[in-house]
Amino acid sequence: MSTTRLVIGNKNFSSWSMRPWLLLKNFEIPFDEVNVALYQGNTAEKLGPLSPSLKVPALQHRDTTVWDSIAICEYISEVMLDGKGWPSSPRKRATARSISAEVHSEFPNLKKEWPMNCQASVKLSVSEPIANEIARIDAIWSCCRRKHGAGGEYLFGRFSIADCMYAPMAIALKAYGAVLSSEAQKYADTILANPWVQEWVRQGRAEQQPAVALSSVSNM
Ligand SMILES: N[C@@H](CCC(=O)N[C@@H](CS)C(=O)NCC(=O)O)C(=O)O
Repeated sequence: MSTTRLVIGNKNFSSWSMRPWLLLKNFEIPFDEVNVALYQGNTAEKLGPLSPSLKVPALQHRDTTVWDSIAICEYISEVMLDGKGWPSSPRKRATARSISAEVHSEFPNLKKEWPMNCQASVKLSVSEPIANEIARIDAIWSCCRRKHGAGGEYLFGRFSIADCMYAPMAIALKAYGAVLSSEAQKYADTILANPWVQEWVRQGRAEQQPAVALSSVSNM
């Protein structure tokens, strides 16, 4: 048994679970995966001993429990990666942290109306609020690639926590037919081709739909 356990939800739609999972996988950190089916009658009971917030993801490492995706990514970077989860330059790191925090606090319309669903493939109409949020993501991806992307194909060159934060959004934007600038589309193609993103999507597609309408699950 590994000293590291990541508690996650359904791969089909638990975008917050996907983020630290991608970080651990891309940096080849061994861990045990604990899968808890969300939105079931017994979900809270199962999560009780595993996650103080009764949400996923949660990380257990030796005698430490960390919850909330960004806190987990920070912990992994600090304790297991000697800080390499973030770019090494302070300027790039500041931007990487800002755009990662933005995923947490912003994009309410995309989170509600265009949630990650690995099994979805349908062209959705684009309301003005959705268009504005897609434009913001497009600007973030394009700007990071142009200003900070030297030395690799990810947002800050080599793979970082910022890529983990945006991967579920790339899946959703593709599933629902968003049109991006060529620069942003190039980055979307890169993150979607990441072998661990592909593996997560493959497993998400293979899952049974839970007994709740996915339209009621707004998360991204
Ligand atoms: N801010 C949290 C969000 C966690 C979250 O909302 N997780 C969802 C699944 S993606 C969840 O556990 N939902 C169960 C519930 O709300 O009962 C994070 O970043 O980890």
